[in-house]
Amino acid sequence: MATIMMDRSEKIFVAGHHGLVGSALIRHLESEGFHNLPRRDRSQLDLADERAVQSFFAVEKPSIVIVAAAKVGGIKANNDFPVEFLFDNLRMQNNIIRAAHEAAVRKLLFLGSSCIYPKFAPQPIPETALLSGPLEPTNEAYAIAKIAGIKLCHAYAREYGANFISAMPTNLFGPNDNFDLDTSHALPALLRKAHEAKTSGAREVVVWGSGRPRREFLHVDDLASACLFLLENYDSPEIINVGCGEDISIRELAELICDVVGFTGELAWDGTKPDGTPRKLLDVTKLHNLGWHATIPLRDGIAQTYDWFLKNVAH
Ligand code: GFB
Repeated sequence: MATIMMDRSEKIFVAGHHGLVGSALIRHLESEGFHNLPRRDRSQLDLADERAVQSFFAVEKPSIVIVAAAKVGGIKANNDFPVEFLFDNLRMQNNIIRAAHEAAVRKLLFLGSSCIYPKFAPQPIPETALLSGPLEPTNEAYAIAKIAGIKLCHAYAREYGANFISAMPTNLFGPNDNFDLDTSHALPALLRKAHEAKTSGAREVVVWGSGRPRREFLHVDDLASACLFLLENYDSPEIINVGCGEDISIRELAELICDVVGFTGELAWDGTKPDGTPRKLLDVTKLHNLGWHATIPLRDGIAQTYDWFLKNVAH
């Protein structure tokens, strides 16, 4: 197992650096002293365009690549747009992974998702649960795309000896998240709803589903720290989970968010919306054994994200 500290001048391309995950990666890498981080916004480089991606890699020749570019969304967006979640993600990740191999990058980190695991996987979910049962229907398209990405990295490792690794983060949140009520994940949606209910003097906040599903939430700054840790300490093509090791019910999450925001009204339940997977808690033994642990407590992470929301979205 490599434990060598990476050279801070190594050229690292973070694909998707405007998103929740990519922006956290850039923040973390810069705070750790990395300064050779080529950036292209969407108007300069369309990651769905195979030729454009190939020529970007041929010109820039990054040494390290992190695949944080993806079409993502909450339960409703995943359920409503399976074509885009499958097709756009396959296209972007195929382009990036192949171009990275052709440009002989030293190492690539592909980011998957905890939704790659079967709907009724054992809890906490070990890495070995991959492809051991049927997927959750609401996010099957996204999960299939991510599984294809994992398998492509694995294939490059097996066939060409590439150092392409894959990490599976649990549900993420933090600055630069999507706060659109139709397409976002539960945590940012509930933050916004609680804030708007408080400021408008509404009596209730509407929460989707039954409130019984359980989810594990990891602050994206913790994920960024785990990614650098894995780049420096993990060289296996076998997938590795990244989480905090604790989950809560959606009801508990809604109550916690209302408390942080200062909304004192009621919760109302919209049973027309799906619950999705009953529980998604990752087994993070493998990551813990390597020596990495999450450090941001959920309440602190939510308070920090609310602060970011107030400064950047609410006004
Ligand atoms: O975060 P979320 O959209 O996605 O929903 P998943 C988690 C749970 O929160 C579900 C409930 O049971 C939702 O019904 N929920 C309650 C809400 N209120 C709300 C709300 O206002 N908005 C939303 N969005 N949910 C996603 C997958 O699944 O997880 C993706 O669809 C991805 O593919 C992501 O893997 C991490 O956790 O169910």
